[in-house]
Amino acid sequence: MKLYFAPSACSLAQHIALREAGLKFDLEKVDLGSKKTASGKDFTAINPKGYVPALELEDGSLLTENAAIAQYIADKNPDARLAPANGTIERYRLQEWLGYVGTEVHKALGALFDRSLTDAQKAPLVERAGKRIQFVDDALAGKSFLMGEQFTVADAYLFTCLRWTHYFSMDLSGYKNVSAFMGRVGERPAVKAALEAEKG
Ligand SMILES: N[C@@H](CCC(=O)N[C@@H](CS)C(=O)NCC(=O)O)C(=O)O
Repeated sequence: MKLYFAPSACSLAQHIALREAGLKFDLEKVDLGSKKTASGKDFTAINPKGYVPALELEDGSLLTENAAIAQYIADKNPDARLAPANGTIERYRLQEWLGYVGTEVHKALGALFDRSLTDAQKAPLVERAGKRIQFVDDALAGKSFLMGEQFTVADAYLFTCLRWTHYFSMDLSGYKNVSAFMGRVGERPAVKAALEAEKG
């Protein structure tokens, strides 16, 4: 398998998931500006969507979209317990979180990377992102991770998106449960290894 990634982008979530799952994989960095891969290939010829993450599977086919890749990785090694078993209500709860992180947290924070926005235009987006984070903070009360005490691929995705807040000087310290979650996830060996590997 090969993960196409950009440093600290949402692909970090799937990079973490691959390491948490203990799977063998290669990494190839993508320059999202030029759409060139590290080996000089045209990324849009590999993934016409033009964005990361994209996971090249063993048969050479390509899987895209965070929610799909996350579950594919989790199902490759059920012993790592990165997702509840298919068909259970807990699996739908995981999908509920993947949906929330993808369409609410990722999109709310991702919009702030738009350099054409003025501070005045950003203000309502920051406010909206704050509401999405508040919901997560409430949901994390009394729990270590989104699904309870078991780390899942949804946590890897949430951690990845919430890391972006420091680019926008958004202070997470007021969100006590979220702050504790960020510290807890950031200490995981697989997370540290993924962050280190993306620096290179
Ligand atoms: N719908 C996609 C969105 C992925 C996405 O937003 N990727 C960003 C990085 S976090 C990207 O590659 N943006 C570059 C671009 O759209 O040109 C998913 O959920 O996987």
